Amino acid sequence: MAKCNLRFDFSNCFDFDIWRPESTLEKCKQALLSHSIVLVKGIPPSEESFFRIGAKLGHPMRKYSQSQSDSIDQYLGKVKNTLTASGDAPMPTQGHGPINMHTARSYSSIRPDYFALLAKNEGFPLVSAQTSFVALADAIEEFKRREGETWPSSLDLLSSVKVLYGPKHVKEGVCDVPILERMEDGTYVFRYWEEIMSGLESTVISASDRPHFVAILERFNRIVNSPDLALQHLLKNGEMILIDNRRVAHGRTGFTPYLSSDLGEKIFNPRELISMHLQSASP
Ligand SMILES: O=C(O)CCC(=O)C(=O)O
Ligand SMILES: [Fe+2]
Repeated sequence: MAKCNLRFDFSNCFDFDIWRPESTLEKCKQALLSHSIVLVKGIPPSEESFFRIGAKLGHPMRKYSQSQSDSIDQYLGKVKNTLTASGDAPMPTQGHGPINMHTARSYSSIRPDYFALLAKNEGFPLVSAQTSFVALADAIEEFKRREGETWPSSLDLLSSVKVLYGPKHVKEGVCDVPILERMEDGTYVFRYWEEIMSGLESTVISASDRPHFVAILERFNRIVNSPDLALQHLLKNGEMILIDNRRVAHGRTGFTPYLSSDLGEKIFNPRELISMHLQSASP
C-alpha cells in the first residue's frame, strides 16, 4: 500500500509570532530542510507581509525574467478564482477545475528551490478546494515497489531521458532536462508538470526506445497523482505553506465557485491565494 509520509505536526507547523518574526522564520528554515514542507498559521494576510516574510526565507524570483520593475507585484503570483465575463478560458490557477501535480516553473532551467503559498481570504472563513502535496521520496518508494526488480533501470531512464516542457503558452526558453535528477547522497529531485503526459511523441527527445520510456513514465505519473500519497490541506486565511519545490509537487482539487451563506444566499468564492517562487538563500 502506498504511504504518504508528509504531515503537519509540532515539528513543521507553527504559529507566526508577530513580536518575534525572526524566530518563527528560523524554525521554518530548519523544518523545511528536514521535512520539505512547513505550515505557518496567523500571518497577516497581505501582499506586503507575505513578500517581506518570503524575502527572509529566500531570494524572491520575478514572475517574468524580462521585467525591470521592482514593484512587489512582479514577484507575487495570484491564484484566484476569476469568473471571466468574456467567456475566455481562465488560466488553470484561475479556474475551478482541479490542478494536477506539478512543481513550480518546470519549464525553466532556473527553477525555484522553494514555493510559498499564502491564503488571503478575509471575510471568507473557509476556502474551498484542498491544496495537495506529494513527496518525490514517497513516489519513488512506491515506484520501486511496483516496478519490482527492474526498478534500477526504470529510475535510470527517468533520470537520463530528456523531456521537453510541452505547453506552448510559455514564451521563455523551455527546459529539456530529465524528469528526475539523482543527487550525490542518493536522493532525487524532480521537475513535473500538469500536462506531462500529452505530446510525448515530440517532448521525449532522447529515448532510444520511446514506447518503453513512455510506459515507465505512465506508471510513474499514476503514482505521483495517486491520492493515497498526497497530503491534502484546506488553506485558511493567514496560513502559509512553504515547500521544497524540487522534492515536493503540489496541485489542488476542484472547487465550488460559489458558497452559500447562513441565509442561503449564493456568495462568490474568490479563493484567493498568493504565491511566491524563491531561490534558496544559501549557495
Ligand atoms: O490553488 C492551489 O491550491 C494551488 C495553486 C497552484 O498550483 C499554483 O499557484 O501554482
Ligand atoms: Fe502550481
